[in-house]
Amino acid sequence: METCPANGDTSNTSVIQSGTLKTHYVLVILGSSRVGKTAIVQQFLYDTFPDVYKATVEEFHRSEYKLKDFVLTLDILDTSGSYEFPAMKRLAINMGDAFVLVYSIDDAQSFEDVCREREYVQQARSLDVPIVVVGNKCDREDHREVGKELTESVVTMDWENGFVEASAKTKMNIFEIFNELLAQARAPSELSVCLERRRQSLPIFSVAPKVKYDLDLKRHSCVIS
Ligand SMILES: Nc1nc2c(ncn2[C@@H]2O[C@H](COP(=O)(O)OP(=O)(O)OP(=O)(O)O)[C@@H](O)[C@H]2O)c(=O)[nH]1
Ligand SMILES: [Mg+2]
Repeated sequence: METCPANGDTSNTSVIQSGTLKTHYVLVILGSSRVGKTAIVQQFLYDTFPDVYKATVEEFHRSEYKLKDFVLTLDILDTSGSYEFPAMKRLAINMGDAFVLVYSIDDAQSFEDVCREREYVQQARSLDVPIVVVGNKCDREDHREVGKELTESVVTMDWENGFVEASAKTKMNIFEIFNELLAQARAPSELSVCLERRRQSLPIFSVAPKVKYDLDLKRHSCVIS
């Protein structure tokens, strides 16, 4: 088990004392097909990039982090971008604490889909549910169909959601997506230290297992001392 240095942040302790400690976060990844949802998750968790496309039905990834005073469980639900599984998507949205809405910068329609998904998430959950909108495939600048500045201002100023342009292929800003989302979801800052530390020491897990509701997984762990 990896050991993380304490960062001197005492905010967590006060959360524990006030009895409102949240130890389990579910992050749900939404967006249309082929925008790179699975690639983002694979890069974040396993430091791999799937070159060959394989449609996702639904994949569930669980990680556990031993922080200073408790174990924090982080679940990531990678959903299907196709419209064949509406019931699964509804269930995923109802389970989520925070949402990553992915479009591809080379596909204007995929941003329209994000607009719809966002409305749906807000209707199903609440207007202030944590959301980060991700413009993926920014390595494909030559094929860009969605402008960065305008989109960023719509997302951050009008919608008041997080915005990150990223590339699962080059790994650019992949960590930032999850860091921003966890900050919005008010996850303990110790977790961010853990994730950053693990990122710096990757690759630890060279094989990306297909995990389906394996509730006893301790794939990523970290101790804050
Ligand atoms: N150039 C480039 N290609 C990418 C990037 N991310 C994903 N891809 C490619 O885009 C294709 C689709 O990626 P996936 O991650 O499978 O897409 P998805 O959104 O999970 O698709 P569904 O599971 O069908 O919903 C694959 O061929 C990936 O290799 C990226 O950042 N840059
Ligand atoms: Mg997928």
